[in-house]
Amino acid sequence: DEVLPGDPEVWKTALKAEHVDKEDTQAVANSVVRHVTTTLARQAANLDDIAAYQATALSVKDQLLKRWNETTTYHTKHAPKRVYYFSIEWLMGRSLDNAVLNLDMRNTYETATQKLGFNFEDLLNEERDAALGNGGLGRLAACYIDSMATLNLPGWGYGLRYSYGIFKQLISNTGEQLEAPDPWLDRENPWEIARIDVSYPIRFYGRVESIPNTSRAIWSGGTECLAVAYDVPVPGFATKNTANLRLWASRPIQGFDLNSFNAGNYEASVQSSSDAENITRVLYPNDNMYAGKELRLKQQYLWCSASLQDILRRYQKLDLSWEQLPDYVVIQMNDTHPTISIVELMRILIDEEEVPYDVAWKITTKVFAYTNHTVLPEALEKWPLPLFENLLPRHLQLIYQINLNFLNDVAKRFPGDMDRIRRMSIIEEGTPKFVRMAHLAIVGSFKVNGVAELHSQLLQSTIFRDFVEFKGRDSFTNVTNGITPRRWLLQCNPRLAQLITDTLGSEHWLVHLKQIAQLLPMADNAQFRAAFREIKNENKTRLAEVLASELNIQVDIDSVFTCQIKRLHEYKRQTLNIFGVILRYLQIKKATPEERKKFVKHTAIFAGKAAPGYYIAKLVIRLIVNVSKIVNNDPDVGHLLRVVFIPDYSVSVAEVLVPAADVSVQISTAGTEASGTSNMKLGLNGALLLGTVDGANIEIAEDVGEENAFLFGHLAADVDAVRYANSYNPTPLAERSPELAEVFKAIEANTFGDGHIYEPLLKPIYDNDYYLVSNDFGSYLAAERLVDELWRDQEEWTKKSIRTAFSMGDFTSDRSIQDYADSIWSIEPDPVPEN
Ligand code: B1N
Repeated sequence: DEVLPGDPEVWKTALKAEHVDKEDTQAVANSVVRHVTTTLARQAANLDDIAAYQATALSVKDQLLKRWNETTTYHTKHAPKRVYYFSIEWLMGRSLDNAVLNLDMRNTYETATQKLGFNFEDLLNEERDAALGNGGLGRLAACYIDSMATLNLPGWGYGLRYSYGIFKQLISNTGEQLEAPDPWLDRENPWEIARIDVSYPIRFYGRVESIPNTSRAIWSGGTECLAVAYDVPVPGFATKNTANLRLWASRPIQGFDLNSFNAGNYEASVQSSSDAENITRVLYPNDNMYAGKELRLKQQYLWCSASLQDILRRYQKLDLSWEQLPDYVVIQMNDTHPTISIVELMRILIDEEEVPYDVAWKITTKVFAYTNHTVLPEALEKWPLPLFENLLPRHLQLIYQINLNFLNDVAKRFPGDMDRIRRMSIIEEGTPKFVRMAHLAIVGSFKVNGVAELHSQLLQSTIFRDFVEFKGRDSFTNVTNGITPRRWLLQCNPRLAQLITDTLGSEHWLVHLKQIAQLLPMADNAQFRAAFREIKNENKTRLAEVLASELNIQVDIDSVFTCQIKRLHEYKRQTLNIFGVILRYLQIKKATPEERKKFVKHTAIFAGKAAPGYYIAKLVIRLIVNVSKIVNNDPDVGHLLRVVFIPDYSVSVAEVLVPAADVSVQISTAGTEASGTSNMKLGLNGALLLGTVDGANIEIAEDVGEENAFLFGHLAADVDAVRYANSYNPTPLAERSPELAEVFKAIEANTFGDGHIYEPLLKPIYDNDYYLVSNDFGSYLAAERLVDELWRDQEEWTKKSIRTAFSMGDFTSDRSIQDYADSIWSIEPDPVPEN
């Protein structure tokens, strides 16, 4: 019923000719070849894997775009309430395999490319990861948009199109992390569409003139640039619904400054244009660490302002009043990084749309919701006020007004409680003053959530306690994180997925993950256990081959593969793991040949990046690498122990590691890891949890049964007291942990190269041990002994592994997104009709 321009018959025939049947191998081959010869202008005769991958990807994108168009057209007409997920990081990884699986065209593409002379697996490996994120927070956004599309929820993602994603990690001969740029767009990105027609002006700096007798002001001067949209279609699984991820790139408003050019100053004339391009040049490589750089605030503002202008332009086409905006738009803020959008919406409504201040505030506070991802003080964003005022002068004025009204309300509720007002203020007093973004986010949102039960409780009882008392319990909630089972099981572990599908008799579990619980009784079926173990061993073999060919390390697939794969951070305690490995090494060295036969074989696998400026985290990498060099080459050790540090961890590396793990190492100091999501990926693929009572580990252990997991360590409630004792009355290390003292002695005796290098790592543990490494080491070793004991009984191990995998039904991002939709967003599925 669309009105077509020109001859509708010609249009209809042309549109029909574009249709490709899911099973039509020849039609798929035609479409790939068309891209080879036209888009890429290549000859069939000398086609390499790179070009064949690109043509295949472009052909798949054609399919996605048709669905994307249908979804967009349908939603434009139907105008449902939509959710906009604002995330400064999107760690999407590769797209080709995921797209053909979601389109249900994997076989067709595999066969078609094979008939064209290519191996589909090889083509998949040509793709570069879209690595526009650091770790869990960015990957969570990627899992969430996959679930939004799959659940047919009307939703878009908004983010930044960094020219350079997270750095490539190289490891030097001495074990040091080196960083190289990630020029992921060098080969062109077949998964995006540049929307040069969708762009918005963005202002920085300048001056503000108040308009007398109004709350309005005119913000002018300063510099301007453009935000240009790039769209990435995100297909849902087994649905036509296709979400959109809109990423902004900064561009100069004019190519160059004509005044300088005419004055004969060529360099100055292009300077402002390169300044503009620099804004979205690179992703900040910090995870759980706030840096406070002006360029980062520019990134945040460009992204938020462009996204809001885009959303409001769409809304204005509906021709409704501003008061109705919250019935059509909800914005979920992924951490505080997009908090400036609260103020930007106020500015647009007040200054540009002439909405009265109080009305604007009422509207704004019904649109935004805020997810907190960390309680670590060093990660909380607070901008130095002078920097903020210089870059965004009008926004600071509005923040003052918001703060004044807010503190007035607090004073009314708690008369005379000046300390409370100081604690809750959006502005932190001092020299300089700071703008506290978390406070602004809470004040401007109708709902605040944490990302696991313990984390949400801690938020409410510690850093946000005053706000709970003021706004009421109902403004705070929990939504436990989740992961998409499409990428993290179907795609990365196809044989286990097939076993599940065959045993259940359908593929429904992929969108109703709870159903895998029906397979729990299979833990007691010896034949099923054999099949399950066979798959794990095949995945371990695949990993072993990669380790042999890429790192020249031989591992024994009969050893326990323990995996700690995540960003390097002191609170995540990779230290505990590597110190445990060192102790094991020392014990092997001391043992007689007869005693050595009793050791359980271990392969300790580490992967992860350290922030380039995080000295201690980099030192931990250095220790791991240098330990691996000694251990892996010591003839006394034989097959008993291997230590592997896999460089340049990424989503696609995780897709190989996760299915091969026997043990999921999740050992953060209790109360520090907000949720964790690698615990979910590893658990779903059958790795047993070796973890502290922290983050989502708690809910995982509850669901899989504590008897099927290895929990250890101090509890969150006790951490403060132990910390206090460690720093105010430190006992000698040997008293806190004799085993750890032995390990430190070995490091200091140059067992793994010059021991002095590691002094900055060891000394804080001797002195005040903020992260309780020494206090938890004993119970960590006890948990490892239980791991070893269980490994000796492979049937029992497999039972627990099966129980773990099939108890993970709650940790799908489909469940998380359903929670958000029901309890925060109030939005409904609105599937595109299947014609
Ligand atoms: O977010 C993940 C959680 O599973 C992890 O436990 C949590 O550590 C992680 C500033 C962060 N929290 N905070 C960040 C990332 C980048 C940045 O610039 C903070 N990442 C987390 C998903 O909920």
